[in-house]
Amino acid sequence: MKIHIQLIILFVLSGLCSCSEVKPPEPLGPVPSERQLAWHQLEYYMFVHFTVNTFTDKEWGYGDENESVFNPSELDCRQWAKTASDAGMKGIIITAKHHDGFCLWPSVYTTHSVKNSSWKSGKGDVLRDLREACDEYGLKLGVYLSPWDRNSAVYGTPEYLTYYRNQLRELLTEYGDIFEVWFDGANGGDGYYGGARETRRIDNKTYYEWPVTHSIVRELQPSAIMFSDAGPDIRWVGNESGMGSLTNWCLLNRDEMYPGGDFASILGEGHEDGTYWVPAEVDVSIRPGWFYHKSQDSLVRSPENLLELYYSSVGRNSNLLLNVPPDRRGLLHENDVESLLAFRRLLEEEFKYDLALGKEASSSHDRGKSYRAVNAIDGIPDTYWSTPDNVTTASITIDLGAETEVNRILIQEYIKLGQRIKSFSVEAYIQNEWKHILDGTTIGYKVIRKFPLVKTSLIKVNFNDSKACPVISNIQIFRAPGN
Ligand code: FUL
Repeated sequence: MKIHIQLIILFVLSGLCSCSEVKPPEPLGPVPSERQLAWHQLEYYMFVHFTVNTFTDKEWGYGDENESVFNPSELDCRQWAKTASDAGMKGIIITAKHHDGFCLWPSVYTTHSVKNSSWKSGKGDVLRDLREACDEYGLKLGVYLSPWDRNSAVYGTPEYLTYYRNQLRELLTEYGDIFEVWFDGANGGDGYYGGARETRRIDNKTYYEWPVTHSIVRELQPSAIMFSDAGPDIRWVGNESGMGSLTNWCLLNRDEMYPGGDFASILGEGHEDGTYWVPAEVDVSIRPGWFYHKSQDSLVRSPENLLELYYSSVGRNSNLLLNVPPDRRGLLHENDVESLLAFRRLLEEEFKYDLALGKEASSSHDRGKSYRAVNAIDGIPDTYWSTPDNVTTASITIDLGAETEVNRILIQEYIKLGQRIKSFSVEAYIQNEWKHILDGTTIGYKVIRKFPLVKTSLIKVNFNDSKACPVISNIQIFRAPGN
């Protein structure tokens, strides 16, 4: 009998224990794939625009260039990779083929490539050199393969699709792991087209049969992310000026869209109720042009300007793809390198000490002991603060421990469970009162916001509206130089 009672007590106790183990929130709506999660973490990488245009001083080559014009005198991909690495970038995406159709690798499918150029007597391969340089510097490699090809005689016919896909296969099988494939949406119409010199129009919606091409990428490089105006994995931000949108959903109704369509005004914000996870990438050049032009040597963005770009891209839930075009030597120009390295130093100063790390935090609500407020300031990406399921308005207060000057805040949602926050605000406790210091809308993977310098020991973040219970993995607070 005694044994029976003990067993019953044990049974009841174990039941109680499992009840107090609160379940994590259910994932909400579309969530990122593993490859998208890995991409979010890259944040900042280099774009390299390099082709015959570098030597003809153009932005869009017509496709009739004599291959011999491509002749960099000191091409050194290691210098690009070293610069990217020193600048804090995580990878390089190169225009393997731009609209002129000239291939930077010796494709077997065309004569319009490095193999007929003067460079290294036609024995060179920029993709091979860049692969080796990226490996040496621990960088990822991505490729841009322009769908529009002003050189190809068969552009506009079904045969071109075979040609395009064959080239894609070469790039995806001969140059190691590719982290991103960039499909741009431009289609200007006129071109050389094997000597026809005419205008060819295609229907962006149907001509390229994108799903077939996408399946080749999935087959050959399952970890690669595909970019275009309309995904499938990541989307254009809708402008080339470096501006992410303050309201920025990682969600998109991508079935309604296609590359080259008229969607620029939608792409910044995405769709609040979008049916796929398709986050934004901000592509922008360090110079006015995408390709190198000597006349633009004095127009390189300053380190301060690059810092602003960082806030308007990475700080707005987007990745930053910054173009740095090699010159006719085949080197990144001294002015660009200097600016990039100085920008890296600015960035380090800006986010030198996380003043919230390891401090105290409390919240208006929490979901239980595994979901306390302190999880948002522990520096561990996989722990998070969350509230009970029915709570969609809640706040978290961080105690900095002493009166501290602060002027920047960084917030991240735990996006593995979806993007939730629709509106937030930040307050600081100053002279016995809560003072409002900023308003925001969406968060997503990351937002970083500036606010005028305040001296306070308490910062409160209010999540005013959320699609479901907030799930916040990280809040950091900084005192950046200046006000
Ligand atoms: C656009 C192209 O037309 C530009 O030349 C550049 O490559 C830019 C990144 O994408 O679609």
